[in-house]
Amino acid sequence: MALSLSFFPIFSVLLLALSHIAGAATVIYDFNITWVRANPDGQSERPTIGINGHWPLPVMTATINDTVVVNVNNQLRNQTTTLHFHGMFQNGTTDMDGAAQVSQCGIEPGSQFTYNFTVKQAGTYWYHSHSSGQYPDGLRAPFIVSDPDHPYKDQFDEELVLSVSDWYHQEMQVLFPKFMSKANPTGGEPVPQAALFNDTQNLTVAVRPGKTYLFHVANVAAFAAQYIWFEGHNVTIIEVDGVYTEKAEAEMIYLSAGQRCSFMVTTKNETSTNYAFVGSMDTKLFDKVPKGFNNNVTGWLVYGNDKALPTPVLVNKFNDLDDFGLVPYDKKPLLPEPDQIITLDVTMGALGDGKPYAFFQNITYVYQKVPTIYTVMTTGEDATNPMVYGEFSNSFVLGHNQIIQIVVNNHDAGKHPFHLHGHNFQTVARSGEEAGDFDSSNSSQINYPAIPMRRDTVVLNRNGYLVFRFAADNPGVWLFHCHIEWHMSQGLIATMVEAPLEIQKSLTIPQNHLDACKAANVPTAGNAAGNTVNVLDLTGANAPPKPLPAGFTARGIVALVFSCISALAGLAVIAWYGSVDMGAASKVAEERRIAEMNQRESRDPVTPVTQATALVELPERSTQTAR
Ligand SMILES: *[C@@H]1O[C@H](CO)[C@@H](O)[C@H](O)[C@H]1NC(C)=O
Ligand SMILES: *[C@@H]1O[C@H](CO)[C@@H](O)[C@H](O)[C@H]1NC(C)=O
Ligand SMILES: *[C@@H]1O[C@H](CO)[C@@H](O)[C@H](O)[C@H]1NC(C)=O
Ligand SMILES: *[C@@H]1O[C@H](CO)[C@@H](O)[C@H](O)[C@H]1NC(C)=O
Ligand SMILES: *[C@@H]1O[C@H](CO)[C@@H](O)[C@H](O)[C@H]1NC(C)=O
Ligand SMILES: *[C@@H]1O[C@H](CO)[C@@H](O)[C@H](O)[C@H]1NC(C)=O
Ligand SMILES: *[C@@H]1O[C@H](CO)[C@@H](O)[C@H](O)[C@H]1NC(C)=O
Ligand SMILES: *[C@@H]1O[C@H](CO)[C@@H](O)[C@H](O)[C@H]1NC(C)=O
Ligand SMILES: *[C@@H]1O[C@H](CO)[C@@H](O)[C@H](O)[C@H]1NC(C)=O
Ligand SMILES: *[C@@H]1O[C@H](CO)[C@@H](O)[C@H](O)[C@H]1NC(C)=O
Ligand SMILES: *[C@@H]1O[C@H](CO)[C@@H](O)[C@H](O)[C@H]1NC(C)=O
Ligand SMILES: *[C@@H]1O[C@H](CO)[C@@H](O)[C@H](O)[C@H]1NC(C)=O
Ligand SMILES: [Cu+2]
Repeated sequence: MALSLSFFPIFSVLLLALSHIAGAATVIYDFNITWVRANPDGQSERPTIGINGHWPLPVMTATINDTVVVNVNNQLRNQTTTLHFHGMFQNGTTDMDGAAQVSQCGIEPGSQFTYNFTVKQAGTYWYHSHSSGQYPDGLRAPFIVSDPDHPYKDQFDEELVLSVSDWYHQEMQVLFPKFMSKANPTGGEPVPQAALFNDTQNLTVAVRPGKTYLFHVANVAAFAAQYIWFEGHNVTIIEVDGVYTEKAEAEMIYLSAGQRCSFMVTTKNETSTNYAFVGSMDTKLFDKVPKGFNNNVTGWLVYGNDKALPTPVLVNKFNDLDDFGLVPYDKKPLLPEPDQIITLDVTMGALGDGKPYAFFQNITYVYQKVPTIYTVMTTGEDATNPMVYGEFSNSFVLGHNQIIQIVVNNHDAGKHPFHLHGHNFQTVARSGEEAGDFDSSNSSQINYPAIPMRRDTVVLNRNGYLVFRFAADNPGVWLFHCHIEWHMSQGLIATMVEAPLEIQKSLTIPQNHLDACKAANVPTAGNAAGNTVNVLDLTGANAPPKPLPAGFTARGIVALVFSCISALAGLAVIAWYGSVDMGAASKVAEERRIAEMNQRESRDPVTPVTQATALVELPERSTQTAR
């Protein structure tokens, strides 16, 4: 049975069923973005970003080939916003991709902005803010596209949507300055307070015996991946990130932030027992697990209301299915040898301001003065020169219809879920942990799969590698980034400028988008620095802080900051998430101490932990940083 809108509680303001042209409809959403208060884990109510005064947010739905129009009215009053439709290729509509300062200007409070795109893909997607680390405050929810030609439509009886997420008790604007701080030079991420199923806990799902349910599951988290399993029931995976797969039975799945999956669950014939299902946040992602922390969330398949809701059994081994072995239903073969290879080595480390950054090829991403798409549109033939987008946009220009291979080598001891906008990719190689770098010079080292797994978000293992292939058949400006919101804020982003001259030929920027830029006072012409006369002159382009002096290390700062904070504040141990707000006087004192660090460093050399000294010297320190 195919998904129909009637499965979803129709959100009060969703206007539907408009012009039917050749079977395809226009689905219109009017979204006022508003502050509400919410308490999804029952522990702490907090300001949360809602839509039309409600949170949880509506699940967006459409049918393949529909046109989706989303009228966004930013009524937050104190934050800009955007919406990104994660996994949508936006083929021909790269200006609807929603990445702030890349494909549009941020929508200022009081401004209106219209997204308008055609949906040509079915499956499980989600939508979220793509502006200033904002979505963990609540602006994220599933987006399901149904397909009358679903290959397994005769094999399930009903469809259900289930989001999984992590949850913080504090707003990003509180957490972020503590994270991006001299007191946290190694970049320890805030640990969420709770895991959620469908933006709540203890979710009950009424099921009937002897039926098959298709679950559309989206991990809309800021940070945490989760293991997910249904006690007493295996799941049969049939789709990942909008790509139908051959059926794959699994006891458990692993879903990183940004990933989606749909699987079938067949219920028992007898109704004597209810069964727990569990989401368990991967604690390996956390530097430090707080005492008494509950990393799990439970829900129940309820066969009978009169039956008990059993406590889940603790498992000590996670038997999750390795997604690398999944086979796309369309059996699309391995793409040919690449025309262009892009190598991105991932490192983390502090810059000269003592704050923690993340790097691809020693470059930490910094938003530019002119959104990248507008630079494409206004630099003529020079749009094929990556320089015009600014060094710290980390731009790569892709030739139209070329085969692109992206090699990501992890020089960091954490897992990272990498996501590419505008495409899904063939995952042609993925190492385990501690495998070292991929050797691009020796293609015979790998037996590439004949039919590689495809999805749009893939997990890179610690100190391992990932190799992706895709065809550059979708002209547009597409970000490639880690989907851990903390790492994205630290600059773990590259920009793929795909076939810029084709974009110039086919794209017209709607007046409504230009108006949003005007309201935000953001220029819409010229190179990254806003220079419209000499687009190869990048003077004034945004840049990160200068690197640390050579030989200086993040651990050195930790030692120093800790000793100076404890001296000033009289504290022996400070975990950053518990750190107190220092008074203005101690801040000044701390600034002075930090300024003296170089000197101290030469007196007290410490062992290097993270490489952080690699950026080219900049003529002068810019006031603009990645955030
Ligand atoms: C879910 O149940 C657990 C255990 O009874 C409880 O601690 C928790 O507060 C509940 N969560 C919500 C949101 O009610
Ligand atoms: C959005 O806000 C405007 C202005 O307050 C209001 O007129 C409109 O009804 C709201 N729309 C929805 C869908 O709530
Ligand atoms: C969607 O449109 C494509 C052509 O663009 C067509 O081949 C396909 O059958 C359509 N699908 C549905 C369900 O209408
Ligand atoms: C914006 O408004 C919300 C809701 O009132 C509030 O919680 C938040 O602190 C305000 N400031 C910023 C910068 O978001
Ligand atoms: C959406 O785009 C289509 C195709 O460009 C256009 O015909 C339609 O008028 C647009 N709708 C809105 C509401 O902007
Ligand atoms: C999860 O929440 C969405 C949105 O409210 C709802 O449509 C869906 O049915 C819920 N899923 C389950 C399994 O209850
Ligand atoms: C689930 O699948 C595993 C093998 O993948 C199998 O050993 C097990 O018996 C299955 N469990 C159920 C309840 O079908
Ligand atoms: C449930 O009953 C159906 C029909 O009698 C049968 O085909 C199926 O195998 C049974 N399922 C289980 C899990 O026993
Ligand atoms: C969460 O669940 C996992 C898997 O069952 C278990 O190993 C872990 O101990 C649980 N955590 C807590 C805090 O109960
Ligand atoms: C390439 O890799 C293969 C397989 O690991 C190995 O046998 C071969 O010696 C390598 N060739 C070179 C030139 O490194
Ligand atoms: C985008 O559309 C073009 C032209 O229809 C098509 O050739 C290409 O495969 C599409 N690319 C993607 C990623 O959908
Ligand atoms: C990054 O910096 C390190 C240390 O200076 C250097 O060894 C490495 O070659 C640099 N990598 C790139 C891609 O520039
Ligand atoms: Cu990451």
